[in-house]
Amino acid sequence: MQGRVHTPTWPGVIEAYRAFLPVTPQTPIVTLLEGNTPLVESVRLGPRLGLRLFFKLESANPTGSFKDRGMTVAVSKALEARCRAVVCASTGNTAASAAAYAARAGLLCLIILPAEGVAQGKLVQVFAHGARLVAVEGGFDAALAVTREVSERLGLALVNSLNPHRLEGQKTAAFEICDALGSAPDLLALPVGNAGNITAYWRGFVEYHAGGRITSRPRMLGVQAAGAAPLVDGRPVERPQTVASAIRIGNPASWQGAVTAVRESNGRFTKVSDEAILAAQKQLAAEEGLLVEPASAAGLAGLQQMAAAQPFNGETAVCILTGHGLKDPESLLRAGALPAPVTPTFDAVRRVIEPMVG
Ligand code: AN7
Repeated sequence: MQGRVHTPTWPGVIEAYRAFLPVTPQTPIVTLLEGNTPLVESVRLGPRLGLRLFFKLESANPTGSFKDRGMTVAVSKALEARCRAVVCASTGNTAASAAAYAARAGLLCLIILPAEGVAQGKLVQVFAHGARLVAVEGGFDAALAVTREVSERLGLALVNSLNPHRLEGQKTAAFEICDALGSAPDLLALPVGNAGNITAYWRGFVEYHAGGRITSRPRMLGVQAAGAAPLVDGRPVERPQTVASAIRIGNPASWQGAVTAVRESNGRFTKVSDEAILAAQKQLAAEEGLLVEPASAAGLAGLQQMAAAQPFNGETAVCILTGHGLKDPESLLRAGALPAPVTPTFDAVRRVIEPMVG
């Protein structure tokens, strides 16, 4: 009997959901076979909240974040339009994804980053994929403003989520959730920064509902960090601050899309403290086996906050884990350091182990 042969059949999000996406037979498809990410049921944290909770592991995408879903479409369309280069501003993950997909396409990639606060792992990705980098003073909002101008005046393809093709690709995550569960969840929780993703998810659920593939739509829970919560506060934040650097954004580009998603879904925005974000990040790692960057723990922190105010009652919820923990090792280093080495003998190791295993 032969071992089971693994035949990879997943074709990437464009081929998987072609009918829903703005591509034609002429579009050259640039893909790293993104999407088809695991939907993992929570074993501890969800039951504790009174939820049937699933985690959507967007960290399992080729560059370690959900951005790849939109980037496959945006870069394919840029290639189709014969653009000579792509450009984006980023808190890090968009940059990492743009750099990888541009490398795949053979396109030049220009990244404009806020000088402070981009996590190390994301910078490493940008360098490795050979993108050209400009650092600008200030935060993400200023970087995005100048990037828009650069894109318009120099005729480069903007691959931030202002590019409509990005959101089209990102909505495929909502399709995957419905396909996996066989229906829509009751609740969808996710971190909100520039607000493209919540806009894209809602579009996905609306389209699947209109097409008769699901009979209900989830309430959307958009979670922001307390120091960067313009959608909760109802006005832009001048100097956003949070440990969750991915969502350190004071004036989201997709503001209106996010507000519509929350209103039409009967959902809500909420803000959570950095302490709550880091606690949720730690719980995901230690109690579920899931390592995420701080921003990606915000969705869980939001659900925990809601449960503390009013217990859930067995609803099905999906929490989007948007980016991998290895992207931001600094945020995790407080969890421990390498202990002093001992002689590699049984007795020496046993002396160290005994207090650990009790
Ligand atoms: C891990 O990379 O904005 O609300 O420039 O990296 O759609 O912006 C990243 C955002 C959540 C928020 N989680 O999504 C960028 C950038 C992670 C992220 C968000 C981001 P949006």
